[in-house]
Amino acid sequence: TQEEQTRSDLCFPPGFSFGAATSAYQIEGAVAEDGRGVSIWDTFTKTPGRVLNGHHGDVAMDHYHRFAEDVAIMADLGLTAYRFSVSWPRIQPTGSGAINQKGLDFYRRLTDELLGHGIDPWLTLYHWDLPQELEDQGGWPNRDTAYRFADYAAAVHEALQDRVHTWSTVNEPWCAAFLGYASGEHAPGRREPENAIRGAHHLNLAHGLAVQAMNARRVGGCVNLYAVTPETDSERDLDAARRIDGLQNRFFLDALLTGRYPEDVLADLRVEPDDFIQPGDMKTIGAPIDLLLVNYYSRFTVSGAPGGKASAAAAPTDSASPWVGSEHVSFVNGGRPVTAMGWEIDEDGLVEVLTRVMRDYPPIAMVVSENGAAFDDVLADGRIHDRERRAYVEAHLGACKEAIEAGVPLEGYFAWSLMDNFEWAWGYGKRFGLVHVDFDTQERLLKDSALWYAEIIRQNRPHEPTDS
Ligand code: PNW
Repeated sequence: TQEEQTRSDLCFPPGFSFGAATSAYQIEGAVAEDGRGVSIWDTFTKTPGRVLNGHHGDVAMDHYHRFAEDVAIMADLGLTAYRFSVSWPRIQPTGSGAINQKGLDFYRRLTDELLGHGIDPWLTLYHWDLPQELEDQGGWPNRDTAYRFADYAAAVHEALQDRVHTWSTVNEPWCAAFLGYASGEHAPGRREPENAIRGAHHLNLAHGLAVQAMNARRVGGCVNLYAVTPETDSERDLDAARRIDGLQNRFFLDALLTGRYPEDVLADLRVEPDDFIQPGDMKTIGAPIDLLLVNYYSRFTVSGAPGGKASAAAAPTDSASPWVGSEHVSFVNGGRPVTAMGWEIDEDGLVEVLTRVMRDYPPIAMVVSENGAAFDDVLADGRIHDRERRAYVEAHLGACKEAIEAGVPLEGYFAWSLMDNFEWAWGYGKRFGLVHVDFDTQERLLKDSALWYAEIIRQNRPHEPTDS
């Protein structure tokens, strides 16, 4: 059938990881169980007007209780790796001090289950659920948060290093800093542009300190990269593209991979480097890592003409610009089809960002650690024929292959997301899963995109020659 048609040309080098990704707050639920503390997302979701329809993650996908069923689904799909995040307030309910063993126990059970099914656990330490107590002490704009993070990282690493071989620190520091502290679209919902910049620096510092504190065998940093195009060749559109590329991509890539911030971006931000960047920070941030985790979704087309859209997709709730220092930049229609998020689909942008990192930075192994699309799924005859999502994944896997052929040391692909989940400011209003979840019954159902992905993975298994 159409939806099960595979592409025999989507073959990848031996050892390439085929995974799917999730994050703790988006799927776990069980927010008050086994000693878990309160995170900024608990507080934010309970504040009226912050999340569409007042949705929250109290139950979410109930993964905390259903993880064994979920791992069995991953095994059915043939996933070779699974990227998940650890909830900091499960491990340290107030963000510092004594370790809550029951919190660690959950991740011991999860990783044992994964290993028992031959699935490699990829652990992310921070996917945005900061302990509320640390936010009350200033959150990421407070330098101390970075030191608390390093302590937490060391504790998790010590407890799980026998089970987990690939570690990553902070998921998408751009989002955590600028959606959390500038636009206010994400928790903690502050609109304090200067503090967003401090937050970004301290998130980078937290990454570097954690890398040093863990001394893990294999550790990476994660960034969300976008392809950026100026609308025209006019000077002001070129400047707009330089600014957005600068803050979204280069600010984090330069820091993690070269231990420097780009001068032009510091100038856009109007930051005097010694305002809060202390001696030694950049060396810490640039501490050697083994791989770069790249989350990729879309391309931005930007214009320097004022009066346009202030970001690529309208936020569902009242929010300000996340583009500190470049608030005049407009995001314009690039003329491509969009997902249910309003994000333009452009797989060539993925080839572009991966080859760009290869070209412009010191050699580093990469993985696509998130890639996927929200669409309005329709249940028909007990199935979900999500052809658009399948086409999206297919096109982006094709882009991965193209990047590899161009010489990019790309070691894996993780679909976002394994299953439908709590999509932040959009609550349960957007579905990104390969696996459908009935939000009332918690029943899981493989969408056609999942069946297709499983077939691609099967074709790539070394001991099972393909029949094409
Ligand atoms: C990423 N933006 O989030 C996250 O890592 C996931 O947790 C999330 O579910 C997924 O992508 C889909 O949204 C982003 O507005 C959220 O630019 C918002 C933006 C980018 C990434």
